[in-house]
Amino acid sequence: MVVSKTKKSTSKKTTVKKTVTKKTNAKKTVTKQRTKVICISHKEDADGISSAALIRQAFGGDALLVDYPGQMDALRYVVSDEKLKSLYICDLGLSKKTQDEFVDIMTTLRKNKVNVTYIDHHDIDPTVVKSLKKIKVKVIHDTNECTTVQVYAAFKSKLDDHASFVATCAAITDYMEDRPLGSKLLQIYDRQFALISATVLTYNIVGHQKEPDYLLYLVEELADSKFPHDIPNSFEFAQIQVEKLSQMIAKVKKGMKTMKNLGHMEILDAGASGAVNFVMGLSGKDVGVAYKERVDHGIYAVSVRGSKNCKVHLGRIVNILATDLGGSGGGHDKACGAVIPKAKIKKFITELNKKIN
Ligand SMILES: [Mn+2]
Repeated sequence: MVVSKTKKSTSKKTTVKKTVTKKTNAKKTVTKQRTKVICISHKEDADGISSAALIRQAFGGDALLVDYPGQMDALRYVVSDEKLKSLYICDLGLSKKTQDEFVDIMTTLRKNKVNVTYIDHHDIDPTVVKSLKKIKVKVIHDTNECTTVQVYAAFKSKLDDHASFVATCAAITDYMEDRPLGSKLLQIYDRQFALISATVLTYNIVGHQKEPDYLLYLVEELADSKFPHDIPNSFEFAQIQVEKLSQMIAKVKKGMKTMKNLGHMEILDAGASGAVNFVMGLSGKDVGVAYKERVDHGIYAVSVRGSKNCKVHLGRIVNILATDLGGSGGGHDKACGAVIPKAKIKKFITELNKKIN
């Protein structure tokens, strides 16, 4: 399970807090009260990490950071937590493969009187929103603003001034700083300052995907209203990512393949999402696909990007196609992802090429 818990956090502050909570809980075991606040959020980009940070600032509790292959495992894990009082789920889109089980798990949580808030901006089946509202899951969903901006707007009264900067960085990372709320937030700050902060934060997140404790530390630092440049060594970590990316340009030029409507490439030694923009750009096509094998899951993690000229909704096409092939996927019109069974990756690419004609 790709799940990280704050209990193992490197931060001394949290360890101390935890011990105190445990003591009080031990005394209260007779009453079996639900006291825990958990936020499950996307671990791979600044929108997910920043959403978790603002939820932590507003409501406290622990963050559980996951990627798409680990998303449902995390939900199955928290549903059995007898101490869980409130659950926030942020920046994690649903697909045809996952949405039914998601509603089932939410139903169980609601039966157990757990307060659930789902905040997201990925394309969603309207029947899922209906089902969730029916069981009184609080749904905050707008495809036109990034998740952190929606968290900020919904819980502004519980957040400090700095939260608007965290939301601005998330909007930039998700290409959504031109949206109604996102652009208003960006106007508060110097554009260049916001851009470098968002980029440094993003490269720190990307460079630490295999270090769950560091990602939780980032959540805590952002929740404590730290700027990305105030996080120790953040620019040095960003520098490492910049160098890796510049090497990626050369690798993509060499290894990228093209079909009529798309460019594609298997990535071996980096994340697919870091390479996909280069694959699209350097292929000269309007759609780029980068895919990386996840040996532990027997799947490929796939990233798809469309240029401004791409007129189809890639998230919807990928959702259907991935489900047909026994995987899952979805997202936005010009940026989405999928989990594809290892043996079906070639079929996925050839079928996608046909469908975006
Ligand atoms: Mn997002």
